[in-house]
Amino acid sequence: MSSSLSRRRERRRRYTAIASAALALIGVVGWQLSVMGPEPGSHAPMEICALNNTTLRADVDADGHQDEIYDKTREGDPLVTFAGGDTVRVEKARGRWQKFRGVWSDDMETRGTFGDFDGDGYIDLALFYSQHDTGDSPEDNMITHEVHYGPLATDLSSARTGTIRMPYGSFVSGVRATDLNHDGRAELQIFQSSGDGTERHYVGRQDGDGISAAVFDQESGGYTTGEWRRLKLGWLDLGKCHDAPKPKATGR
Ligand SMILES: [Ca+2]
Ligand SMILES: [Ca+2]
Ligand SMILES: [Ca+2]
Repeated sequence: MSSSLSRRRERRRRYTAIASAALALIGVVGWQLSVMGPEPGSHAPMEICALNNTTLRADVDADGHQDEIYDKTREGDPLVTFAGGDTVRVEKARGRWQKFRGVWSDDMETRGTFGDFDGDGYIDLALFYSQHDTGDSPEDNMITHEVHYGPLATDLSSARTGTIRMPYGSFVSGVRATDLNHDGRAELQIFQSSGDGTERHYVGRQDGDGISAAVFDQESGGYTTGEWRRLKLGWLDLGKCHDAPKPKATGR
């Protein structure tokens, strides 16, 4: 009697130990998956080219298949469509802590654009998350100003990030990427509130382990809000795809 009781106890102990070990394993694997997130591929860099002013083609996640980046308004709110059909907007690229901090502020907006800023052949993402002006006064609340260097994962995270050094923390209303000097390294065109309904134009260039921004033209005095949207500056500057549709004849 007592021996069968002790056998039952022993069996129960063993089952409890196995169940605990299994639960611990599930916990560790789940934690690993939640911490690691998606990983980029390791394919060599592919061509980066523009189909038109609003569509850039590049292998964002380095899986050997080209993806498309579409920025309808050309203000810095692009949508990435991966070769497999999955899509992601740049606002997803903000880290958890940045999203958490933004919860406490009103009128926060994300702006981002893609270009190869460090010239290594992989497309990079420049990302801003800042607060709208209060009336005419600029808020000094810029939670995110960073560059994610490619290859990027499918959630637009990356193993290597750098700071975009900005003189002010006011609202960034638009960003675009160009390569005005055709040196293979993209410049970041930034339009930032300077208060009283005006915006300053800054140009960011790769500098050490990040990007440094400087006023584009000290004499210009900037733009009234939104005036910069008419500028032609943009992705076509990074090179046109060989199969890009020809612009329609406009006639004379
Ligand atoms: Ca791809
Ligand atoms: Ca790059
Ligand atoms: Ca350049």
